[in-house]
Amino acid sequence: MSKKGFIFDLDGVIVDTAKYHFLAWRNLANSLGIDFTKEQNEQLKGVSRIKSLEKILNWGNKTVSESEFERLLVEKNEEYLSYISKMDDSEILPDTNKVLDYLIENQQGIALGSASKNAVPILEKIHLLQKFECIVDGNSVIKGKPDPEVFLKAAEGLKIRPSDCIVFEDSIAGIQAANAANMVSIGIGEQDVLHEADHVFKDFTEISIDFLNQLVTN
Ligand code: B16
Ligand code: MG
Repeated sequence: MSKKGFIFDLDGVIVDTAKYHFLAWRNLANSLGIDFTKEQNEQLKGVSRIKSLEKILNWGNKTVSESEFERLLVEKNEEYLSYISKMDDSEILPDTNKVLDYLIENQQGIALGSASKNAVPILEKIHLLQKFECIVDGNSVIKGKPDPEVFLKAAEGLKIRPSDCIVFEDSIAGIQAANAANMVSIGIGEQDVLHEADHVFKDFTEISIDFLNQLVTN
């Protein structure tokens, strides 16, 4: 069996941390007199912390000084971390371990490709860190998704050609990044949102071992 590279996004693929980002961003936005809806939170999926704050301030027509901007980033992250600190294995999305364990048993390369700067502590909390051969996160990239940098770095870390890599992603920007990296893109979510992906599944429970086997052998 050949060795392929399987690159996993974190938020929305392995765990649903979007609900914690939502709570922390909403509190921060409200404290500035800005409304923040679930629909707006959707638009922050896969988007870096800095870009997310820029968007929120923009939606609220607000400008702040550079030092205030930095302070707001810290405040949001502190609240987010308070939610993360309570996470455990029960938050791993269904059948994630089925997919990871099949790939490990078949000696495939496994990497994380996330925009989050908190990816390592989250993987530690849910006891999945050991399953990843390579971690590329918000601390290791300059350009965020849809730029392919995060996934190209993961391929490099796995020592596998980009065209032999498969990406699991829940955000439009992430699917575009995977396509730009010349990788197979697998959307996790809704078909009408992720229509640019090569394949779309609602979640890992819809991905069969047969399908994984085809990805490995094709
Ligand atoms: P942090 P992913 C992304 O994770 C989230 O989808 C996005 O909402 C968040 O703003 C970004 O990480 C940065 O997160 O504040 O922890 O650095 O989907 O790329 O795994
Ligand atoms: Mg995501």
